[in-house]
Amino acid sequence: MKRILVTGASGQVGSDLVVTLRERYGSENVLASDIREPEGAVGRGGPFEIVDCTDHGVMEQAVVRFKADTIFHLAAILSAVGEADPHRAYEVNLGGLENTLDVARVRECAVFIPSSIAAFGPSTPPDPTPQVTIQRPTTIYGVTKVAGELLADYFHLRFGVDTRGVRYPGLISWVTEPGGGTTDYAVEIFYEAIRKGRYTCFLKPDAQLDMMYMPDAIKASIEVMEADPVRLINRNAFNIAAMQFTPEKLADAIKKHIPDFTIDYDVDPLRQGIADSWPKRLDDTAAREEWDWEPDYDLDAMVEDMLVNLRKKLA
Ligand code: NAD
Ligand code: AKB
Repeated sequence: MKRILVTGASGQVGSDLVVTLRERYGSENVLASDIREPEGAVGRGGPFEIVDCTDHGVMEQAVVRFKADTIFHLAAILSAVGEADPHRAYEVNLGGLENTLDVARVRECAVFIPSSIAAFGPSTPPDPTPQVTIQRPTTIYGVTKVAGELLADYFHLRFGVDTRGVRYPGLISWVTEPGGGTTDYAVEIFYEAIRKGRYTCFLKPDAQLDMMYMPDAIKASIEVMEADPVRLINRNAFNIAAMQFTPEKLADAIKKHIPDFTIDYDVDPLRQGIADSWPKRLDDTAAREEWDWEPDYDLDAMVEDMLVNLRKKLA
């Protein structure tokens, strides 16, 4: 990786990933792009361009102009927003990905493609969810994630494109707020805990999901792209895992730092239904064996770091 294009760079993952990529490969070698302007460090610390991934020509021009050899393709519509506009979710998540892969084929780029716990559904074994198992998701977001995994495999097998990816769990971070997913509660709760000392959760107290702190997600994304290809059997869509919790368990962990914090529940049937269909815990053995994946943050370490950084940000 010498010249990197990041799509969807203004979002929750991009705003952390771009900063780390710039530190590692040099600011001038990382072009951040999105259809909306970034906030904070992504806009200030290096080049940024408006690039709509659903436009093949625009994507190709960006890759050619920047002489990119690697694309981190983050542009997407997440689960809850996707249910409000399935057509748009399909166009961005699959149309945008197909454009990206096709440009990568012609311009000889490697591509990082994030999948999600959303690529699984109610008939998947939920605890633990194996690397290779039933994938019959019931959201449009999940449908695009499964198809995206297959498309990434296809472009590798058929055209030799160096496609790689992980299935992110729900991600928790403090730099940029999440973009409309089912796991967003696990970020909102921190903002409300600091600002108001209470939070009304849209999932049930016992809704367990697989979750990860953003520094681990960024580490995994870079490590899988730098992994020795000879060792990669799965290549795309590696399960990765770090922690599993319910809203109740997360609230208890926050209470250790903010003893008066309270949580109550006003369950949203749409997002609860989505959460019920997703894995409670991913089996990440393949990632551990094929590229030595290992997370740094458990629940308590994540909560402590989130509160320290978010308090500074909100001060
Ligand atoms: P996000 O919603 O925060 O950011 C996505 C970005 O894509 C936004 O900034 C949006 O403006 C941009 N975008 C939308 N349409 C576009 C288009 N046509 N062209 C270019 N950019 C466009 O999402 P995120 O959380 O940063 O997710 C990044 C990737 O990680 C996605 O593929 C997502 O499915 C995956 N993922 C995220 C999580 C999570 O918890 N955040 C979990 C699993 C997987
Ligand atoms: C969402 O909730 O939609 C995302 C995801 C787990 O993919 N955070």
